[in-house]
Amino acid sequence: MEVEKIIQGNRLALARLITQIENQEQAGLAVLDQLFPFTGKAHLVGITGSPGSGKSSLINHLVKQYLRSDTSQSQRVAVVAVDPTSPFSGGALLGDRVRMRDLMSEPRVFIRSMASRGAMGGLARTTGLVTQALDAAGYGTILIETVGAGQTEVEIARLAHTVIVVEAPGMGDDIQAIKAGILEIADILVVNKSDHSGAGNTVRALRNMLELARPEILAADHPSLPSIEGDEIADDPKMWVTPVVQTIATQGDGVDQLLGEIENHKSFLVDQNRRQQIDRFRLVNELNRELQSQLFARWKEVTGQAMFDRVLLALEKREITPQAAILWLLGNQTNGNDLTLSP
Ligand SMILES: Nc1nc2c(ncn2[C@@H]2O[C@H](COP(=O)(O)OP(=O)(O)OP(=O)(O)O)[C@@H](O)[C@H]2O)c(=O)[nH]1
Ligand SMILES: [Mg+2]
Repeated sequence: MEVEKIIQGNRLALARLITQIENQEQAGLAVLDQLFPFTGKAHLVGITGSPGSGKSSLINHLVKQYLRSDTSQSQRVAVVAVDPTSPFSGGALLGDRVRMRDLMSEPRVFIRSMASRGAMGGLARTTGLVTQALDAAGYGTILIETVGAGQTEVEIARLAHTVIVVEAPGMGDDIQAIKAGILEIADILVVNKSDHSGAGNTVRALRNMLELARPEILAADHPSLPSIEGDEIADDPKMWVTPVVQTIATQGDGVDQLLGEIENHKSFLVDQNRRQQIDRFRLVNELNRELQSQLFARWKEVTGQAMFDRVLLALEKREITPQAAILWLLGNQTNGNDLTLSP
């Protein structure tokens, strides 16, 4: 049975399942469904930032640090590297492989690159399902690498409990990109390549931006999380103050501090009951998305393309209003008018 194999840590079965998930194969999704009761334990860490800022190098050292810090040898770590759609991804992927090669043979580590072209129905959704498989397979920490600050990256970052944004000195225009949204999702900021001159300036720039943005960030902090009785946020909720960590990923410098901050954030989430909320937020999102897509598919089947085309034509000709069009399409038109419109 695939389900048992995966729970028992069979890597081949896990790799097979992930491929099936990427290809949206029914068999794989059925296995994943059976694995659901075994999920919800992993700590998901998103690592995002500009191309070449050093995310993969950092992850490489982070994983080693995780393994070193775990004396019981029970800790298992998974890495999911989500490729950009850019034509350069082939090269980036190769680079990642080379950098992570020494981890590939480590039985407590599972590394997987996800090609965006394989992900039908949304990269964020597929990535979410893949992390569920890893979670059920017993990987207690899952690191997810994504490039840039696009919508997909932000969505993938939202999957994570802890989000790390990696910057490098001399980013110039990138500061704008950070301002535009990445700052809100960062739980930890990393200034990598601190062996380069200008690292100090970057740290200062980020600290200033954090100072300026803090009130907004705090206000935007999960505004509408659904809550159930008995697990409200603590009476005196503490705010997380985003730390800025300097690293030199090629040498592993600063990586122990980074791991320390990840652990701090993890404890913060648990202490403040946030972890539960993030998980609920994620489940609600998933449920909404799935409901929408299935309801839409069902509705399309019932309504039929011909009806849709007729209403659209009438709308184009200004024979009906958008509101009336919706009523027609939902089958709620009650005023007796027949939509016998010219072809
Ligand atoms: N000097 C210096 N070079 C670094 C440092 N960290 C990474 N690099 C180099 O920067 C390049 C990019 O590093 P990666 O780890 O592949 O960066 P990345 O963010 O994963 O890149 P993409 O996945 O392609 O976006 C490599 O040549 C690394 O050796 C650092 O701290 N100092
Ligand atoms: Mg990389």
